[in-house]
Amino acid sequence: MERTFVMLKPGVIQRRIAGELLSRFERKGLKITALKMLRIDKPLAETHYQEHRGKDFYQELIGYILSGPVAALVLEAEGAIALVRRLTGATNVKDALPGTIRGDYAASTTFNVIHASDSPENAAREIALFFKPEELTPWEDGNAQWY
Ligand code: FUP
Repeated sequence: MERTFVMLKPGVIQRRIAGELLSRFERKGLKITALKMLRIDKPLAETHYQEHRGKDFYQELIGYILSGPVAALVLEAEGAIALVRRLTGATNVKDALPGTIRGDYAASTTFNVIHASDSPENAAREIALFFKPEELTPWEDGNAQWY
């Protein structure tokens, strides 16, 4: 089993579509292992997006992520990182296909609706940034055979 980190960005909460996005992950068979609402502070935003510091979209990205509450979650499945990235869709909304979350819900790259970890290293880093170990709640999946 692999874990990945997902963040539903402020626009998702504002637009009341958090449930729709969570539902996509649940229907696919991913296990929700952690879930919480939080308001990100500047140090956390800057650490999370450290690889983009100095790029032309950086200030706008940080401003967006600080603009309201987000929902943070940890999802679990075999190959969860690649699977969630496929469900999320391409970073550039022009490339995000219909049927993916970004393809269906985002019209702007900077103000796209979701973050999902892109590697095992980043998944581990991001889960640890957003969650204390005791905030993760693993559970036995009685329906595992169906997924
Ligand atoms: P992703 O992992 O798909 O979220 O993509 P990146 O880590 O490359 O980008 C993080 C965020 O920066 C994106 F969600 C939106 C923003 N971004 C831009 O605004 N313009 C770009 O050209 C690339 C990323």
